[in-house]
Amino acid sequence: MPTTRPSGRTFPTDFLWGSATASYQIEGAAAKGGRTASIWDTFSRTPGKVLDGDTGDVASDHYHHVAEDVALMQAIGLQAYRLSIAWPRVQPGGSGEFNEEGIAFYRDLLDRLRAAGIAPVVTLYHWDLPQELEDAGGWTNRETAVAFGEYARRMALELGDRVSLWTTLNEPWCSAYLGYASGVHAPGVTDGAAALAAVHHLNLAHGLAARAIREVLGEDAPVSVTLNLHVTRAASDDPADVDAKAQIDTIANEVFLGPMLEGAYPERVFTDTAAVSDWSFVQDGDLETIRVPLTQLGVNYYSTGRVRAGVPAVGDGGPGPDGHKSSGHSPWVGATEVEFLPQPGPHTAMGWNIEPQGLVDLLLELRDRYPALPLVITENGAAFEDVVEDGRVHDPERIAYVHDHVDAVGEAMAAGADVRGYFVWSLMDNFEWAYGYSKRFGIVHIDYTTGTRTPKDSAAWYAELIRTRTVPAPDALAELVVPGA
Ligand code: GBH
Repeated sequence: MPTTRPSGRTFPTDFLWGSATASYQIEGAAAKGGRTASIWDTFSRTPGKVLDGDTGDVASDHYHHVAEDVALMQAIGLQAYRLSIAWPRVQPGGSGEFNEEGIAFYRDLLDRLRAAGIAPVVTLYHWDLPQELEDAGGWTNRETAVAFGEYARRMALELGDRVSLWTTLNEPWCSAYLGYASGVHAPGVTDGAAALAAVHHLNLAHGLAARAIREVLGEDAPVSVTLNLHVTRAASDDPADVDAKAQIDTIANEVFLGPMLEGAYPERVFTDTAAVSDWSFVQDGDLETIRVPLTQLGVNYYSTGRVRAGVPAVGDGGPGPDGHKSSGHSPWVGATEVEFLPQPGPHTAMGWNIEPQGLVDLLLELRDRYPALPLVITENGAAFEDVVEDGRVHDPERIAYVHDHVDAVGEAMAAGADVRGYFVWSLMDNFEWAYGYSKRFGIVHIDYTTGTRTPKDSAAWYAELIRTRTVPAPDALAELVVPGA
């Protein structure tokens, strides 16, 4: 797949270039240092849930490669690194006692990053909920949101001086709808009402955590949330198709943007989901708690969707267990008259369509709606079938994907979108949730047998982008010099 956009666009000197990972996807050491099980440990150990029975027990073994991984980041020239804290590593039961050894792991990692001149962006929740909290109802239980606020408070106290930007949640859409409606993510529940309760309690968790961080670190402490806002196209301008798109926008995007940034749920969500839930879990005062002025809004973007009025194919919109496209349950709660259509190609190895214009459209919409809110691309990247050859990994398709999407970010900025940084997903190959190790998103290749790290061509290309602040030609690869190697 060749590039579709020109090279050569230049970015401002204060634009931040980074890369992202998540704890369960890279750390491994699942039973080390006092860590207890998360919902993903339980889920991945349940036969049939993850392709080939893969688990995060070892993952990319980052826990035992911290020094080497930070050296690789330095070699690439990363200015920022987005990581997540495994809640069950720092607070095994999800409430009560904290675990010093787990906190020390992250303190050491943050110190190494800062010593290397790399700004740490820390996500508090990237899907690894302590199993003990799930046993009490997980995100369907309001108490989980309260516990999350306390966990956030303690992390701010312990690590606050070392973190450049806090992110409360990563993609609450996935936690709520893939976790509790389609069930293709942990905890694997398939109940629309449970998913809507999870939506609200995740919103509440965000508000409580953001407030706790600011109580500890001050009113101007940098706080964000990362959303995977869905860019959905209507198949035609027939009002029924346009309404199908509006339903998806409401259930996927507005249920988070509304409360977090505007102080209310969209009225339409109550009517669209009336057959599923009465939303009685929303209590007085919750909406005041959830709305917090954000320092930045994190945007994860991969692809687009297309809908028309019609009969839904169950399972639309998410990975199914064991490599099947569908779990038989839809994540689109309440959208009973919306049909998802296949998007024209090209596609990545995930089957997701490649459409950089979707990112331009999304950023311009956010610019119009929240002109004073700075944005940051907290994830963008692609899985492809990488070829390892003589110790080198040539991944021209990944280079083309990142090349075109970075240019798209630049186009949106030229049109007035206030974007402050870009984080490529992912720094290294890792556990791709329901797909296990079958899908590789890294700019650094991981040999899962030996733990060997090999920067791919895309890492050398990304290094050239960071060095020049200008989108390089796809074949322009910097020389990577790994400190201490
Ligand atoms: C992110 O999820 C995660 O934050 C990260 O942990 C993960 O590894 C990475 O992306 C890659 O998956 O399913 O065909 O309808 C992204 C999840 C991807 C879910 C796009 C919705 C829509 C395409 N989203 N997907 S489809």
